[in-house]
Amino acid sequence: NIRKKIIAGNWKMNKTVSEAKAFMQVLLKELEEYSASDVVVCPPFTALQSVSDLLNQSASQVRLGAQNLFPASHGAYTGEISPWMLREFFCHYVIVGHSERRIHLGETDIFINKKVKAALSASLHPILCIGENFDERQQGLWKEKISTQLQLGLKEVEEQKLADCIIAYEPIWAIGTGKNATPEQAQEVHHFIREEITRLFSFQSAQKVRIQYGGSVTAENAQDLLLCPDVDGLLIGGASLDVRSFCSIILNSK
Ligand code: G2H
Repeated sequence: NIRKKIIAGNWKMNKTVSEAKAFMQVLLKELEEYSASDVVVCPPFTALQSVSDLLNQSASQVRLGAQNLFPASHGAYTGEISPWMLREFFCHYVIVGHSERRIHLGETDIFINKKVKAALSASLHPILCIGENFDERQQGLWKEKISTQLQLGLKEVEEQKLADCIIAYEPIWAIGTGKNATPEQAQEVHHFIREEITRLFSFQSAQKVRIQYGGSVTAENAQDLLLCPDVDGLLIGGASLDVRSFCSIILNSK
């Protein structure tokens, strides 16, 4: 397999600075010599500085990610954070288009596409989240939904930058519900995503893109999901908040 697995923790709106530091001290000790998979932590903006400082002092290969950005370099965008501000904290990754932002903040595919391109132009790796909701799955409409989100989300992305993008398949019905997709369901969708990327770009480029699964991943179900040939990693919410469970998922991953 040419794709190195990538396991990311999405803390969402959790952890104070002191909680973040305590978590990172344990994580960095546990993962001091670990390099089998890429590991990313995505704290809230308020903890980026302190997590970044700890990462810079450590020999570990854990990378920093942000949970959002605004697609402009600077300007009158009250409350927003630019790609270059994330680079100041040595962020390597940024989550884009998470369903919680699509739902609670009204983010559209067109806006999300601007964020993907803004991230790439600042040399950040966007983690583009896509996925169908419960009704769409029930009605057999997941392919249409995913196809549209991919096509619009990756619009005008240069093929040579595609491998810098990570796709996260996060079925909305599985997010924070304790009801994860089965490995069979995840593999079916991930395979479809790779086919769609082949159609939009090329077979070779599609083979290089890493596709993460997200939605109620736990230490119990993580390994079976990771065994699927098109599941190249995990985007973990709830189970990434506890350093022991996050570490056990990483250390047990093959
Ligand atoms: C999906 C996931 C992380 P959880 O949002 O992005 O969260 O693992 O809590 O379902």
